[in-house]
Amino acid sequence: MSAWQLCGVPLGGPILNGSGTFDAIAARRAFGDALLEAFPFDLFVSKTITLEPREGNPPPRLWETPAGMINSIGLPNKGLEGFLAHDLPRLAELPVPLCVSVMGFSRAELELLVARVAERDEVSLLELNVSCPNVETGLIMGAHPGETAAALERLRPLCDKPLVVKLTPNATDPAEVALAAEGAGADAVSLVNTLTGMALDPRTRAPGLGGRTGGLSGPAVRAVALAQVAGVAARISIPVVGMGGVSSGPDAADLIACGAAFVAVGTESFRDPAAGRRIGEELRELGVDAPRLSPQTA
Ligand code: RRO
Repeated sequence: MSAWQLCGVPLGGPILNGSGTFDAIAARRAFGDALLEAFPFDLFVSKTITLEPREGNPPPRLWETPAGMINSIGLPNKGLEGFLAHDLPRLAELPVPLCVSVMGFSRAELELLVARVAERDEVSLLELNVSCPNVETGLIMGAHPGETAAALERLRPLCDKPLVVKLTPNATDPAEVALAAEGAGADAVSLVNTLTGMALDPRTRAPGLGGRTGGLSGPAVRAVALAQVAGVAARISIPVVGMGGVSSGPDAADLIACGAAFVAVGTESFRDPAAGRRIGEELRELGVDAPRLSPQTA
């Protein structure tokens, strides 16, 4: 039995990737089977998928900023059917359990996504990315405790696999949203998603990103992540996956000290695709290797 378990799913260690920050299918093309022999993460989280295929935002989609990066990717993906047919079989070849991240623009869309993804044996957990507007209410699902709870209450009966709610930092009180998620049946939360930001093109003083605004990540957000992880972990009893600007073992240890049971690496993987593995090793060297069992299995 593995020492590390996220909601009952045994893992080889505590390091995940942040959704959308590591393209495992492209990495396999680039590195071949060497990727599988030294896979950088203990659990792989897919890029968020939607019901319908999406092109994503116009370029530029990435902007370097002091100590960070702003992305305005806009959820390009093959849609549910394309993902199930083409990407899922390849992701199932990875040597670690798989978490599929989904986003719906209405509760009905989310229901369909969760039901279809959860029935696949290749999938161990589901992540609900709630950083999007509910087109029926106009509210960002993850910015309002009531919206988050209403979505989860409809999803919970459809899925017997663990549901991880990816919290947005762009909420008045993420801990209230986390509490609502826990009350409505979430098995874990992960945070932080990116902080809304903007970069101006110095030549034109117009927004540099094709999508105008984007999500700030990297070391620039680490202090925010520490505060939010500590605030959320103090209020809930389900496991917290912490992320935000982690680029070293000590950064990961800080998030764990703030209450995270697991740590995700995001922006650092753009600079160094093997960062997850290095950070896991640095964490072990720091002695942070005690098993942290989720309450359901402890
Ligand atoms: O695709 C994106 O632009 C994106 C998503 Br879905 C997200 O959850 N967070 C982010 O920074 N970018």
